[in-house]
Amino acid sequence: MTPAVEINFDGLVGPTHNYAGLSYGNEASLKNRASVSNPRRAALQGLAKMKALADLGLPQGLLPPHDRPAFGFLRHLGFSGTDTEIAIRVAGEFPELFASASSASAMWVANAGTVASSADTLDERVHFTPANLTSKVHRAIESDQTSRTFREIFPPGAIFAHHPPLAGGDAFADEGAANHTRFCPEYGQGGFHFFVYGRSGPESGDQVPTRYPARQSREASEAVARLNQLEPDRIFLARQNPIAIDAGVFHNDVISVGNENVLLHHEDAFVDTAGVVGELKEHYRRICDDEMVAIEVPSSRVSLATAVRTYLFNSQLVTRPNGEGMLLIAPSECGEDAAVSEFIDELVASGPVRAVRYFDLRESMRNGGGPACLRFRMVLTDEQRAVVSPGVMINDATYPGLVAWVERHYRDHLSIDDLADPAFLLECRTALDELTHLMGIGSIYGFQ
Ligand code: SUG
Repeated sequence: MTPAVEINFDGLVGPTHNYAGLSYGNEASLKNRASVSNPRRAALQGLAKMKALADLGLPQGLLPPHDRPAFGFLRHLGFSGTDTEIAIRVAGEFPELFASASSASAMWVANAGTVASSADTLDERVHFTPANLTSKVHRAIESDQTSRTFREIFPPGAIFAHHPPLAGGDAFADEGAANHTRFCPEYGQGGFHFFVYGRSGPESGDQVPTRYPARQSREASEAVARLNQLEPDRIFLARQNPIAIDAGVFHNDVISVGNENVLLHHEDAFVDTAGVVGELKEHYRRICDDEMVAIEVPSSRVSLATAVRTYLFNSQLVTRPNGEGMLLIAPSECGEDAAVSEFIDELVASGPVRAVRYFDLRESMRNGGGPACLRFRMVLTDEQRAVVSPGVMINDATYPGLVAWVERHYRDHLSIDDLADPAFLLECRTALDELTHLMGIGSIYGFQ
């Protein structure tokens, strides 16, 4: 086994962060529609979480925001003229479309794609499949830039292999790592992959949610596993509980989280949760020759509604270095809820999760994005890490420059009506152009 570490790459919140109510099925997004956002605070909250993890000795990287509004997308839909002319016309005549083109949703990089570690793939390379995110317009337009960013930061070749996002539209709707968990005894050892989907083809006869859409398809999960060169015996697929989806669980990472050999999940997370957990344990024993620890949170302790409101399961579960054990990185909403904080206290007292830290990520949370939504995790060996550009890592050298950059360029007040302001468009591009220099990466944006 080659030793390896988990690295969290967090999505940096973009300057257009706003509340447009674009995600039907995501209760926070709907509830906060048309509220005024604070992109500066949002970006600083995200950066503060990244720095706190880095300070704990956990390697932490960042993925840059996308260029928004997405004028290429709007031109593709037949709008023409200068960018400013397009912005004014589309914002006036098609406000919903302009909001979609302007969303900073790429910050939720748990949906950027699915990665497979070299310890698990047939050719021993790290494989990436960017998510097509076809379920929502504002997210479907992310995959091109995501592919470019991945290729820039993780150069294709002997170490990193990149696949295109899945074709096939709705039948192959893929939401990335938010519906994927890798279990392993130690990061560098061979692992076992758990894929969770919300729906399958009509012939499956599965019960579907009646209120909200199921975003991830089983066919997409299977294709991602194939592309990422994971052999069938290394994967296990389970279906999200349609009742949970109807309660606002639009991704699996809103109702379960795993790390190494631990799974923390809600009683109603899956169809036949007890059966799924039993099978997971069996597969894990067979592949990893180790015992899995599944911690179930019963509805009587934390209802589905409370889980969705507090985002308990959207916590990150990380392994601290030097044998300090696992830490739960939870949103502050969890600490403020009596039932949830009581559960967390008991969890921490009984192990194997040994500590909790709460983070204020309210700006992102109000769009349904908690700690785990903001991170894309990868397992890399030292040799693989050495290829990654150092400017994308968060540490004492890079953090102050990023904070100063946000403070220089981001507004502290943004409403939907501000999005088409010509001065704002220029501000956003100036900021992103400077960011690529700051991060020491190449020109990843179309305008550069
Ligand atoms: O896709 N919200 C995102 C939140 C993504 C959370 N990711 C994970 N659970 N991994 C979504 O629903 C809201 C944007 C708005 O309404 O303005 C939004 O896109």
